[in-house]
Amino acid sequence: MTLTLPALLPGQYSLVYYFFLATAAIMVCCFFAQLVLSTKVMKWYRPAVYMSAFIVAVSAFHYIFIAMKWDDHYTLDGAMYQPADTDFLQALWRYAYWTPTVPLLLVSLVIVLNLSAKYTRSLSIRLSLATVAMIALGYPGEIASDSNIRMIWGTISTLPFIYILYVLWAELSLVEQDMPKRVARLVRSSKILLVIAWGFFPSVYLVPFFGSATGGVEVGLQIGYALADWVAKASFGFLIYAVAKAQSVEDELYIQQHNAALAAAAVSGD
Ligand SMILES: *C/C=C(C)/C=C/C=C(C)/C=C/C1=C(C)CCCC1(C)C
Repeated sequence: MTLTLPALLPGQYSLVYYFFLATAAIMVCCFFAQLVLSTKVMKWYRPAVYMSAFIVAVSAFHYIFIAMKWDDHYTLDGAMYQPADTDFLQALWRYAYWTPTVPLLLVSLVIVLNLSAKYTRSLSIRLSLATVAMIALGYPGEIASDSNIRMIWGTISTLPFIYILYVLWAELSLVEQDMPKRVARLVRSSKILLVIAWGFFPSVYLVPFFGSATGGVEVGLQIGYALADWVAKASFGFLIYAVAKAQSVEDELYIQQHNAALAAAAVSGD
C-alpha cells in the first residue's frame, strides 16, 4: 500500500470519512448484539461468541482511529482535499489490527465445531500460527516501495494462506460428515463466507501492480477494505452464533434423551 495519499475531491474525501464512521457504528451495534446472543447458547460455545464480540469491538476502535487520522491528514485547499506531507501509516495500523483479530476469527470457528478437546487445541494452535505467519510475512511486502520485494513477500505470505484453506476445506470436511445436517450446512456457509471475504485481502494487495494511486483507486481501496470487514468480521460473527445455536439445540436434545434414559432405568428398578 502506498504511504503517500493522493489529492481528493471533496466528495471522495467525505465518502471515505463517513464510510469509516458508519463501519465503526455498525461494529458497535454488532458488539452489543453478540453480548446479548452469547446468553442464548450453551456455555461451552460462549467463548466463540465472546471472541466475535471482541473482534467487532477492536474493529470499532480501528475505524474510529483511522477516521480521525484521515480527517487529520487532509486539508481543504481550494477545490481539492490535499494530503499532508507526512506518511499515512495505514499499513502499520491495518496489520496491527489484523494480528489479534484474524487468528480469533478462526479459533471461534474451531470452538463451535464441538470437536474433542485435543483436536480443538491442535487446530486452534496450527491455524493461529498460520494466520500470524501470513500477516507477519505480508507486512514487509506491504510497506516495500520496490515491486519485486512486494511480490516476493506476498508470495511467501500466500503459503500459510493456502495452508489455512487446506485445513478448512480438506481436513475439516472429514469431521463435517459426522455433524448433524443443519450444523454441517451452517459450518459450510461460514467457510464459504470466509473464503470469499479473505480472498479479497490478497486481491487488494495486488492492486499496486496494476494501477497508480489516483483518487478513485484510493477511495475504492478504503471502501473495499471496510466492506471486506463487514463480511469477514461482522457477518461472520453472526454465522458463528448461528452454528453455536444449532449446536446448542442438538446438545439440549442429547441431554434430554440421556436424562430420560436415566429416569427410565431408575423406574425399572436397576
Ligand atoms: C479481518 C481481517 C482479515 C480477515 C484479514 C485477512 C487477511 C488476509 C487473508 C491477507 C492475506 C495476504 C496474502 C494471502 C498475501 C499477501 C499479503 C496478505 C497479508 C494481504
